[in-house]
Amino acid sequence: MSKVTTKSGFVAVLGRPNAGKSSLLNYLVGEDLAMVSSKENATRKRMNIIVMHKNSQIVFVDTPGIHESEKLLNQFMLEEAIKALGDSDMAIFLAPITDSIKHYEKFLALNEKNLPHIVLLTKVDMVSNQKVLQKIVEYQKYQDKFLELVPTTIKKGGSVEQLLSVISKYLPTSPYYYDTDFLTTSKMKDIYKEYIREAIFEKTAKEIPYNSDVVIERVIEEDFIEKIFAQIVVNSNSQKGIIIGKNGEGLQRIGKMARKKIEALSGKKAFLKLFVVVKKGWSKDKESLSQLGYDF
Ligand SMILES: Nc1nc2c(ncn2[C@@H]2O[C@H](COP(=O)(O)OP(=O)(O)OP(=O)(O)O)[C@@H](O)[C@H]2O)c(=O)[nH]1
Ligand SMILES: [Mg+2]
Repeated sequence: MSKVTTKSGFVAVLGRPNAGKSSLLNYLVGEDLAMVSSKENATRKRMNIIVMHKNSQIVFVDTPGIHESEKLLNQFMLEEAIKALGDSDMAIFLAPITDSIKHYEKFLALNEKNLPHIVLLTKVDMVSNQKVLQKIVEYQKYQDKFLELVPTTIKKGGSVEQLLSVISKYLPTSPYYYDTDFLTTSKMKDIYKEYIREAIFEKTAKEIPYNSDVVIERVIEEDFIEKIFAQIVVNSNSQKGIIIGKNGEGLQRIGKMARKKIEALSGKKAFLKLFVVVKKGWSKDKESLSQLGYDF
């Protein structure tokens, strides 16, 4: 009896904040699992997103954007990216087409152990083909550093098939790590947390997204309804006021957006109760960060 050879491995997904890492993974898995935002530094923690392709199981590791900051939360975020690089079989580096090559050079400096990687030139829908070609030429000076250089977009029908084929080529031969119908190793409550954070990023302005976080207190799963009780943690009373908004309308807008996404994922009705809690300096000390799930 002939045995089918399978391939499987962990693929760290790296790039500067807002490069399109989480969007790409949602696009490849065909579900909105990872939080996406037009505002940068949306992703704060690693998240595994699993995609099957022929005889390969690709375990993508979404990471926070590579950036420098004095803030403790942001240092945790950079550590997450570095850990993913250390724990994976290979990496893909996302370079938005309009970016300077300097971001890639920073990544090369971070990639001390020369983890094999593919460079994806993302968001190519934003520029002409000529600009894409110019960028490809610019990257040739590092052609001994990367496995392949692939232009891509999640708009205008970028090819999922082509991208997954290129990545699968370099995966190690290995039994699958997870059941073939798993899309992520995250718990539902962690995905719900990200949905609420995403709604905060979308519905509030200026400093609020960066001064807030979410704790899922309780999820009650019933046959036809998910009941979720969550805290939105902020740094000050004034931020609490802004989140709640006039007559509670701000909080309602956040709740409505998050609820829709919870319903789409769970296939059930959702009841979402949000409370806003002030916890001064939550992003500045290790203990508070740990309580929010950011363990150094
Ligand atoms: N035009 C265009 N926009 C894109 C593409 N991919 C992602 N975006 C947009 O880029 C923005 C950032 O996307 P994210 O997926 O949140 O980026 P990220 O790299 O995960 O960002 P962080 O989590 O902050 O590090 C969003 O507004 C996306 O809609 C693309 O192929 N083309
Ligand atoms: Mg992200």
